[in-house]
Amino acid sequence: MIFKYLTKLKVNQNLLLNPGMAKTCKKCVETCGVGKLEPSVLKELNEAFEKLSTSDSKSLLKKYLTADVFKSIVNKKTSFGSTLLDCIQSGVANLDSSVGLYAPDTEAYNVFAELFNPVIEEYHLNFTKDDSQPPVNFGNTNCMADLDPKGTFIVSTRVRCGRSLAKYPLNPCMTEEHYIKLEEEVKCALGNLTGELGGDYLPLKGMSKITQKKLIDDHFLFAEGDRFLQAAKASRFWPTGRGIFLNDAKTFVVWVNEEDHMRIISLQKGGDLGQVYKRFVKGVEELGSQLTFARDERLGYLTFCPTNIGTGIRASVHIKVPKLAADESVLHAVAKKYNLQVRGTGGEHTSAQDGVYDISNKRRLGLSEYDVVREMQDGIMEIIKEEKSKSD
Ligand code: ADP
Ligand code: DAR
Repeated sequence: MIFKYLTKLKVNQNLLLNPGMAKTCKKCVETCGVGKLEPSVLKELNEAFEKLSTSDSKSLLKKYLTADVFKSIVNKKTSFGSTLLDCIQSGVANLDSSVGLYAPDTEAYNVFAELFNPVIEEYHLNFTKDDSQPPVNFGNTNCMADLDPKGTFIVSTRVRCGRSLAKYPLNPCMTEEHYIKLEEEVKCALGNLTGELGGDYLPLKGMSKITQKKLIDDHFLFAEGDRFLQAAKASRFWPTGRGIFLNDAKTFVVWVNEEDHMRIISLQKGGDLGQVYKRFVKGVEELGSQLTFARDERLGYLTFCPTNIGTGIRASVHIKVPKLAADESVLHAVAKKYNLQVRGTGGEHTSAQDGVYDISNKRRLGLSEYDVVREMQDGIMEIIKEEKSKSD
């Protein structure tokens, strides 16, 4: 295994020094991948496929890694040295995954397209291999509404996106030095934010457990120990290179090196999506003017998980809809009708506390930034209308 790691490291170092090499490799990578697979990796892959294909997993990985697809891509490698095992290891270790697939580097989406494309098509509600992400368009930032002016239903509103820095590989290919350098580069860009966006960066390394717990409980900071990310090799060298930026008002937050290189987040109490969205766009554009994000001409912004590519945007409300929630299956059915996703109060893989649900847009790809957030806005307004129409 050491050999595999060192090979990967060597290839990565070359690519980081000569990004142009990645482009020449890309042709080769797209057609056949690069490099021969170590026998130990091939053995692990065959065992992984056997475990997955004989399991009762309901993941998109299980559904689309058919025997034919497996045979077609099992020997492929990206020019970073990533293999199919790097893509599927989390979904094999966690058979209860909903997706089970991650991109160990940005080439994986092309090299293993026979697996990624059908997963992407289903998750993002019919984005086929012949579709392309529209150009970036945040629309008129005064265009979103206050979804709950009387404060009857919505506790808080949040809009976030995932971003990867173009010159760095993704988690499984990153060295400790990558995490440290990336954190430094993002900290520098964050330090240039002024006015409403100005604030402080708090590294996770050295943060007291009390401060960390408070920030998590207040829904600002990411939780630790996500078993899906651990199995996907996204938590190595933890907490080195990880941290959180908060503006003075705690309404603009940036996560560094959690699941993605960056999560850029605008949030506040109440239902005023207009204010949240306007601040979100300002923050993304100011950071985007200083940093180069990884963007594919067909798939849009590239992230570690295929559920976050395209716009990378998840716009959510923490909302209390006790009548709809009296039967969660009804709530989920209504949400599905409006392309919404229901999570628990603590976010993904949590349950609702005190009847507070996290409801957001499901798809992030195949629509412009404006349309993704409008889909959430329109869906939440319908959810509130359905809640109001339910008799006591
Ligand atoms: P992400 O949204 O970044 O994909 P999660 O679903 O894990 O990841 O949510 C991350 C954190 O953001 C959690 O603490 C969750 O409670 C919080 N959160 C999500 N939506 C909202 C919201 N509308 N208001 C307040 N906190 C929110
Ligand atoms: N937990 C993994 C990923 C699902 C999407 N959420 C992300 N990327 N945070 C699963 O397959 O369930």
